[in-house]
Amino acid sequence: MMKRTGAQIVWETLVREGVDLVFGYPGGANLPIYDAMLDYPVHHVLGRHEQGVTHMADGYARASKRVGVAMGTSGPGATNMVTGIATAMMDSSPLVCITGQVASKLIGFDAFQETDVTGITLPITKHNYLVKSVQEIGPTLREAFYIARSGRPGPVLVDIAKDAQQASIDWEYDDSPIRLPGYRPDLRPQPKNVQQAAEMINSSKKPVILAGRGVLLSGAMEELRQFAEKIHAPVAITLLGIGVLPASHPLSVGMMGMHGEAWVNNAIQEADLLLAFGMRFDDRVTGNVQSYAPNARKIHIDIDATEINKNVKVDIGLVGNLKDILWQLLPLVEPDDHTPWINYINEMKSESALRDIINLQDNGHLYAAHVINDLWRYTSGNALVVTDVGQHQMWTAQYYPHDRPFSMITSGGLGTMGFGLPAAIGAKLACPDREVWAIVGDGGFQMTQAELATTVQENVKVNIAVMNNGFLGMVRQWQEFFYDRRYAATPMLSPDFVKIADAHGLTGLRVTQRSDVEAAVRAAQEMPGTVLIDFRVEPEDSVYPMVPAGAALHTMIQRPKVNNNVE
Ligand SMILES: Cc1cc2nc3c(=O)[nH]c(=O)nc-3n(C[C@H](O)[C@H](O)[C@H](O)COP(=O)(O)OP(=O)(O)OC[C@H]3O[C@@H](n4cnc5c(N)ncnc54)[C@H](O)[C@@H]3O)c2cc1C
Ligand SMILES: Cc1ncc(C[n+]2csc(CCOP(=O)(O)OP(=O)(O)O)c2C)c(N)n1
Ligand SMILES: [Mg+2]
Repeated sequence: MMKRTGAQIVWETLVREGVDLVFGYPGGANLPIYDAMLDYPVHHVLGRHEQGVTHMADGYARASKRVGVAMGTSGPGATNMVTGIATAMMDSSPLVCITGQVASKLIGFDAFQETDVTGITLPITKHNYLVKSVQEIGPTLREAFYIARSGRPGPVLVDIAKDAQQASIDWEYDDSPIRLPGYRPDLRPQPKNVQQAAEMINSSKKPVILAGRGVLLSGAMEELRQFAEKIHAPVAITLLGIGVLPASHPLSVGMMGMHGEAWVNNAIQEADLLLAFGMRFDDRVTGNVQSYAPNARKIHIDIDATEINKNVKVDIGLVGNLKDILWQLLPLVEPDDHTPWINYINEMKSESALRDIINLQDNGHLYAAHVINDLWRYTSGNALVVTDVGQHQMWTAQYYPHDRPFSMITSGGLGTMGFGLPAAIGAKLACPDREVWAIVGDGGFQMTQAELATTVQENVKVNIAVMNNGFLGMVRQWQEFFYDRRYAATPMLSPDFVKIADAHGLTGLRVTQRSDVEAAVRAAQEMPGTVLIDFRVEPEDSVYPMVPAGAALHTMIQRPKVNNNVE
């Protein structure tokens, strides 16, 4: 036993959990933790706003498959973290967020910078704790890591009163197994249900696999491939599942949902069996659930029992870790080539090509889709791409195909503008050897633009492609389609982004025509620090296809045929 302060216990426990990098921002209520930090082998990244800090930890977690750690002080520090925590919660990203709280005897008296952060974050954390005594710090943090990473991952917040950080006890790290009665992250399906699922699969003529982020979280990419190849079923992916099967794999058909490929949505609507693997039937994926895949029987595999029958009623729900369940299913399913079905989907695909903007010749306009596709080409499809939220996010999903998992990071469930740059910083720190690109909109970038300074202070190179259309483009698109082109509050004036880069001692480049895209991308790749490229793209282009919110999945607004689209 050694005498330790609560603050020292925080760091010793973090180090024992394998943490060597934390993202944070100091203040009065976490000063003891910050003071103790200097004695531990942990690198601290100082962000410019606690929202940015939390997104960095999230980007780090998504890229590294480890738990991300974010820290903030009480009151405004903690409330600034709320958006980052909710973002992580919606996309099942494992975080441990450690906030300082006012001294325990002051709690409840509106003390300086007091806020009830456990109350505020109760619905947006997987679990949270208020720690008022030094004795609780070690065990609570161990539980927090365990809960964050086990089962369906998610953010856990630990709020630690200042006096608990300062008090001392005789302490030793306890590495006994964690037991939490009532918490069952390791459920397994009944063998008879697995058997039934296999029979349903074997009798299907028109199956579609719906692969989601659960495939990544389960590490079931190889099992997914084997399964899909054995039953020869097309694999559609969610936005958050991009990369779970290589986009170039012959069975990979593309993204489903509101901005998914037309042939994918039509195939889902006509399927006789949907196999949902680690995806949660988000409304962006299903459209109107009443008319969703009306002829399909449905099998849902998910680690979280509450997801089964939540959005879409299914015939069989298998609760457990996808990878394990696929291993159980693999020997039970019979090979089938489903050739007529695959051919039919491929025919639909070739019809859609007529409407694909990628097939539009360079006509002097700079289209974001072309820029993103060029970026894919000049990075050989190998970059780790982090997006912000909006049209550019959807174009990235459509025109930057990924052959590797863990290569596309984006805020799907909460759709948090401002996520892109800080999450890219976290991702680059997780994968220093990878080429990282943040693809952001002019609007969202300005929400966390301050984190440019973090890239400089931390010497982190992320390249930034601003798809500058002068609009809050995705909202403008809705106004164009559904509000009679009344552009209320969507035209946006931006600062000169090249000068913004310059003010940080970084390189900024501007591109206004397609022929200049390559040189700018190459320059960004070669320069040592962060490079920002201001792509002045077409102001009023829209993302197609689009399923209007609440409409049936097959009722998509399609791009007019591109031959007629030349202006
Ligand atoms: C502007 C905008 C437009 C969008 N348009 C689209 C669109 O067109 N198409 C689209 O797909 N998305 C779209 N989205 C994203 C959408 O909102 C959802 O975030 C996304 O569809 C969720 O994907 P998911 O279900 O794969 O991932 P998640 O929401 O992360 O769900 C993962 C599921 O996997 C389960 N799971 C986790 N671990 C395991 C495990 N080990 N084993 C088994 N299961 C596990 C979880 O319990 C959860 O149910 C859009 C978002 C924005 C912001
Ligand atoms: C924090 C936040 N506020 C508002 C929105 C609503 N919203 C969704 S997309 C969008 C427009 C984004 O504009 P921009 O960043 O320029 O990207 P673009 O759509 O033009 O590519 C807005 C305002 C949001 N998703 N997040
Ligand atoms: Mg914009």
